[in-house]
Amino acid sequence: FPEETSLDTMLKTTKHPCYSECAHEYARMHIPVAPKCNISCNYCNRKYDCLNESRPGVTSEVLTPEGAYNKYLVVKEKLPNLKVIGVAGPGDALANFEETKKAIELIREDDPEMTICISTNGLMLPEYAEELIQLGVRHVTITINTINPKIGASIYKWVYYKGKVLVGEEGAKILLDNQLKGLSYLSSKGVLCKVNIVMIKGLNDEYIPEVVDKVKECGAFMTNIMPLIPAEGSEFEDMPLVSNKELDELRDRCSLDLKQMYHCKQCRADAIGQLSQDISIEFRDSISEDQE
Ligand code: CLF
Ligand code: SF4
Repeated sequence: FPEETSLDTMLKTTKHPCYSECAHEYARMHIPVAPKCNISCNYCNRKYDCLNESRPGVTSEVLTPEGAYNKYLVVKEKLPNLKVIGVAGPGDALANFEETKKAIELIREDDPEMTICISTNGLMLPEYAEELIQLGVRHVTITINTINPKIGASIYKWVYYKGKVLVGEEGAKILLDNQLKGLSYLSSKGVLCKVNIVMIKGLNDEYIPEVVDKVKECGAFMTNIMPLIPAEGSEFEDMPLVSNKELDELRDRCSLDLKQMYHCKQCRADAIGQLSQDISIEFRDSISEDQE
């Protein structure tokens, strides 16, 4: 753990099923309050959830903060092992900051002990990192696929930042700078940052060890190298698949430098339950429409 991490955060981490493999008996609930996104990844198909966390092929419902809170009350009642509430899309948690913030406030008011986790592409982290800390967030996932703007220009079609659409290396550079800035800041304040890296064969795969080195230097707690799942209708639809063997070999190599995640399930933005068994379907329509 980084020096600045509090004892309370360390204890919570031992019950966070993504951060600690042995915490598999605990449940997490994603609240889908963040539909918009502020960048365009070439592997994304907007019909699906944010592919920085999820697999394609499924689309989540979107809830208002109040709707998400009401659903949380229902889920909490049924799942005594619920330990983590995460905002993981279906777009970007920070591109919908007001909604994300409101939902977190409501849940923390009900249960100040609940672990709150968010996942983001990192573009808006310099803006919101401090506020996230004030909100009690101590677990943040940032997707950092490259540290090289040239490669970034092939992964990101555009970046929408402070009222401007930026393309090519210019857009990628702002995104990558903000990701690392946000990561360094959060880590220096004791927040446990997990970095997701989408492994894209022939594009960033060879350079992933460099990314791991760099994010380690910036204070990352662990990395989660995930295979690209080419989403139908996305720019990367025809990209080659990564085999489990290739994926695990890369993870093993990087594990010499930094803790690696091997058990990611590439969950949907409204996943509920233990990582091994998403039971979100049981809670679909668990709140009446006027509460959404
Ligand atoms: Fe959700 Fe992500 Fe928090 Fe976990 S998921 S926001 S860190 S509570 Fe976990 Fe799912 Fe993999 Fe994400 S298994 S996709 S790593
Ligand atoms: Fe899609 Fe997520 Fe990338 Fe946004 S950050 S474009 S939602 S994959």
